[in-house]
Amino acid sequence: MASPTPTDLDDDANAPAPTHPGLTPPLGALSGVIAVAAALGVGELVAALVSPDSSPYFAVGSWVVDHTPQAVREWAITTFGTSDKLVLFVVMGAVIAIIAAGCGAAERRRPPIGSVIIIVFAVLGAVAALGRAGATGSYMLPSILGGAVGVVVLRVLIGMLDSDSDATDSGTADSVAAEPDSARRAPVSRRFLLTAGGIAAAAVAVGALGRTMLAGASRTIADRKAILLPTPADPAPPVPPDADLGVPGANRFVTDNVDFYRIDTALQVPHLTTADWQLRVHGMVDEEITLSWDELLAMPMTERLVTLTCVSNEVGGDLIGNARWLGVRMTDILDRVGVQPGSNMLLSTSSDGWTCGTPVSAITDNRDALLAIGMNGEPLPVEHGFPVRQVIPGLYGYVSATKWVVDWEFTTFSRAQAYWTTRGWSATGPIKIASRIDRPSAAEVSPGDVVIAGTAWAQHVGIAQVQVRVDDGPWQEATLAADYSDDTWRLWKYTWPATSGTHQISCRAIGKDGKVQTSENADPIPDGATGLDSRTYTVT
Ligand SMILES: Nc1nc2c(c(=O)[nH]1)N[C@H]1C(S)=C(S)[C@@H](COP(=O)(O)O)O[C@H]1N2
Ligand SMILES: [Mo]
Repeated sequence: MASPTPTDLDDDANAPAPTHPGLTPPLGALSGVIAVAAALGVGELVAALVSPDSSPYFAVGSWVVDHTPQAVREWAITTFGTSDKLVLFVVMGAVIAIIAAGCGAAERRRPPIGSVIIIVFAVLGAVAALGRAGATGSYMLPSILGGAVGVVVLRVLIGMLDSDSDATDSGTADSVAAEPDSARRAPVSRRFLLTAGGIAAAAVAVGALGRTMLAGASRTIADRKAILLPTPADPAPPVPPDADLGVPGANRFVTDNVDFYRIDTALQVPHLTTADWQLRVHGMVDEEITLSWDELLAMPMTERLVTLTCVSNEVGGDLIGNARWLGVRMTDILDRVGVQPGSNMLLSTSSDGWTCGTPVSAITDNRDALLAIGMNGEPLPVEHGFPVRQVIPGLYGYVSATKWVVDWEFTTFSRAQAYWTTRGWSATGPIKIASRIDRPSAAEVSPGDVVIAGTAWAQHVGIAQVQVRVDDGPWQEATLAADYSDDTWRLWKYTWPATSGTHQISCRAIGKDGKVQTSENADPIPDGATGLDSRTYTVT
């Protein structure tokens, strides 16, 4: 009977499994495991770049540890002892592998269930990472990128399996008797196996790289946490309350570490420890020395507030910050090694090979050039140079502020060139006088008194005056905040009786040397931007 009615028997007869016994190894499940391995590998690598605490695997692991009932925890500790964490990770790995296999099998049979499960776990990883102490939005990146890679890998592998079985099915009618199954399927399966194997190997490599980087990062973090900063022999003068303006939305006199601008060429932040760290001092010196962390800490400590600025700062830009630095006066080290009279440049090098050329005179002329270990009462944040960096008042960062500094060579400007000098920037970089409008930030204001607030700086010269101009009117005196020191910025405010219409507000600073900030516009390259900051406000 040639009934077209499908029956259970017909279905079975068409299903590949019974027709080709042995050809249905759990390739879907394998695809799932490889996809999730790729997701975890990418997650670890991205976490190494973002923060060790953002690793989805460890964030979820920590969440499990934090939420394990006390009884289970005690049982685990008594049973496994100090291996309890290892056991946790092995168990987590096994659970993940089982879920991953399920994802793959599900994706093959009923797409996109497997992809959806991966996305759900990526979201869980992101939430767990966000729950870690000090987490920022970037902590979601490892989970998001890992999850995305996992879904793509799963789709690619399952897609290959599907096209493999299509090819098998279409070949069935005419060639099933002519060729043995293995010969017919082999080339297609090889393509799948090569891809799957390649992705699996890449996942392991990427994950291992991430782990290696994370291990270094967490060693540095633990080392940094254990540091107790010494008390300065020469503390910074206290900051008077009126160094701030008390105007809502105004810049703050001291910049918090988390808000401090960061500029460097390091794609990956160098992870040194105090034990690794040493400073080799050589070149045109009477005696070469190598300073260790302990030797540095044994020297008298000076504390100063210094405003750091980047030469790349545009007019009105925010590549500037003011912090309380703790460190050893660089001159003390110069005295120890005896710099030879012919040397006019200190060529400093960071652990990642970045170089910086500083005039020796800017270290010996009695300004507070510091080899700093502390920033606002904490050990240097890793991204701001842990464990040791330079801070020199009055010079742009690219010629003064070497982070992760490990090498000092005394040489001459005619003999040596530093990183940015070979790229078109000036060999010397004294900071140019500048001023900036910080508030109101909105472009629309109401008529009546509007408080304009801003910041002015001329490090190592000092700010004597700030003036404000409305449209093309006369320059008017702004009110200055307390004058803390010539090496720090100075905040200012000006009350503007705003009238309807569109108005342009400009500001300019005058240094203690009498120099007036120029209105002439210059680009940051080669030695710092000039021009006046101005804002347009619509008064309605
Ligand atoms: N090792 C190293 N140190 C560096 C840099 C760098 O690229 N590498 N950039 C410099 C520049 S251009 C500036 S402006 C300051 C910025 O310091 P901060 O990131 O702590 O604000 O660091 C300086 N120190
Ligand atoms: Mo800079």
